[in-house]
Amino acid sequence: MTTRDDVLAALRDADGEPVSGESLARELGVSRVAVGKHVSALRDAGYGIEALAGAGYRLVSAPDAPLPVEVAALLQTALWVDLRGGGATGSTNDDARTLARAGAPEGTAVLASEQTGGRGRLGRTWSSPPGGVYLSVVLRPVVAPAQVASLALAVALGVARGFDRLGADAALKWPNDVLLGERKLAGVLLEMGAEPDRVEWVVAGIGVNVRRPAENPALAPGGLEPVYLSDALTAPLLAPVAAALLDGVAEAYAEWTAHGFSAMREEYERRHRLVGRHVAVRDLAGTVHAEGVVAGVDDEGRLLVRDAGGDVTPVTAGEVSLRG
Ligand code: BT5
Repeated sequence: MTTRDDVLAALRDADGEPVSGESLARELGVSRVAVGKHVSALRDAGYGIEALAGAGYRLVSAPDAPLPVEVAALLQTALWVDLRGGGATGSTNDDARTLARAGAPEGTAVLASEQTGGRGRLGRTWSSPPGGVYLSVVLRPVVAPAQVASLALAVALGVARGFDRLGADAALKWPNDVLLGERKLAGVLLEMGAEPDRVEWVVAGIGVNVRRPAENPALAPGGLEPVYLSDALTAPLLAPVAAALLDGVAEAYAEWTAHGFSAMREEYERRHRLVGRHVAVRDLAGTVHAEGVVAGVDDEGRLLVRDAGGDVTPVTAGEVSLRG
């Protein structure tokens, strides 16, 4: 924590009551001039801080951004040991990947309210205008690389649970889309660094549409229409959204590491919009390698597609499109 964070924490702890500059200076071991500078910096960052003659400083409002101090104050889970960012960046996945490669511990998270280079899977773009929540977390599961496929599903489930915490009823589309109704509310992008038999790090990136931007994002062919959390909730704020997602993901990750995806499979199925639907699954080259009715997912998180003859194909990866 920086002194600026300490000043903010002291103002927040005062619960809307004024705190004198002198007592802040004494408590934090800095000069009153330094306190004044930190207050100005906080105002520049969007905090509303009144200066009351003879009484001191009073915190009246916080900016609507997923700032680390704001999010940390709302978290209910202990996994997140280091929160960073909060403003605009290129891609939080790039930032988190750099940190992971440099040895950042599990539980490091990078937050943003806007991305200029947001990425989807397979080189696609994730439209990331201001007014969304974009975050990436560093995980270090002690597993083989093949198991990371089901971690993507567990993270998507954690995101859906995060929306439950906010009062929005989210569904899932295999492998890792999070939906409101039939439209896409959030996407998950996992990247990893691994040796053949051991994962070194996983970066799980989550992009959430919170407020409707002026312009709709460009969709890939067959892409789901976007939907915004503000379509389901009144005036959602970014820090509580980020905290709810981080809590949901922490909980799901703990279950996945302790019991594996099989323990979460039923809940995934309950939320899964594809069950019973007729789909085609294409590989990277665009070739259909399974077509039929979705029977569910298995304990490894593979999509089970039953063809017209009744044979079931477990699908590990691919693009799913609805038929009929
Ligand atoms: C995803 O990819 O859904 C994963 C998105 C992950 C984004 C997060 S944000 C934080 C972190 N940092 C990053 O740079 N990325 C992660 P995919 O399944 O490939 O879906 C991408 C497709 O969704 C695009 O080709 C569009 O059709 C569509 N799309 C793009 N932006 C969208 C949006 N904001 N809302 C809904 N759909 C969108």
